[in-house]
Amino acid sequence: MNFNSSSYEERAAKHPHPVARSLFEIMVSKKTNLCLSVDLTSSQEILALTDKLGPYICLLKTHVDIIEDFDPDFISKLSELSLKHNFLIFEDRKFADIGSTVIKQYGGGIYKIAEWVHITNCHVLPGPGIVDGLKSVTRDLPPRALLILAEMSSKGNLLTDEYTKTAVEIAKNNTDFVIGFIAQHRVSEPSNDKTTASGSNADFIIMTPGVSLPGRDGDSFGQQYTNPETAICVNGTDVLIVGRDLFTNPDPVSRAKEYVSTGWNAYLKRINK
Ligand code: 5IU
Repeated sequence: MNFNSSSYEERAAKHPHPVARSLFEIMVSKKTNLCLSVDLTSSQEILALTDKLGPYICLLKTHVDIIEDFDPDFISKLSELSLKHNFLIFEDRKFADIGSTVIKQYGGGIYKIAEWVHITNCHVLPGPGIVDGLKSVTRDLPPRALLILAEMSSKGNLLTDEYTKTAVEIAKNNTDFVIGFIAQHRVSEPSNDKTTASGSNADFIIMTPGVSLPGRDGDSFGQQYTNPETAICVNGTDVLIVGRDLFTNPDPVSRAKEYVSTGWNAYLKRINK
């Protein structure tokens, strides 16, 4: 139950969702399961760090609403970097409103998130209508995918086991759009040979924030960290999301390489290679 022993290649080959397939293919070709959470507030700094760490990541996680000098040109530059270095973009927007409101937040406003972001995420607190609303925005766009927040890393969070179970049920009913979870553990059964486009055998991707190499235990606002090896081999995650330990590091490239080798070796150990 706790982990998926299939390789990323095997999962890419049979995954019904094009965004999940691309992500697995990128992971395999670059041998990395690292996602950089680039929580910086200047677009120049974000672009510069992304260009530096691009070769080592499969996914870039953004918080576009913290950028102080946001300009639509930033989006074109970020999208160029995603092509140059071959990674996908994940806007960690954590939508949480009713369907009709998230439609405007995802498709419109200043950021027009759906136009340039491959993956975004949402809480399912409002019920399944939030997923229907977000999905409706993507109808005429290139393939887009959603992650559901099933668990959080922060101390005292209110996502109970019962809540997590319901989140998984909502995901299973929407596998044409939902490709996985933000979670601390593999919250759904791993898929088997009968992976399907819908239903209980869907191959959900688990992405985990609150990950750090030994040395960081948390922060003063409730963040809690798991180490990469435990996250992958014990808790069954697929993608490691790392923020401050990379973007505040004086040598982010060397640090990123450490995450890549630790994360990849843990993955090989999990699949027994
Ligand atoms: N993030 C978490 N925990 C969660 C969720 C999201 O830390 O449960 I959902 C985000 C917040 C931040 C990044 O953007 O992931 C982790 O950053 P650090 O590695 O700097 O703690």
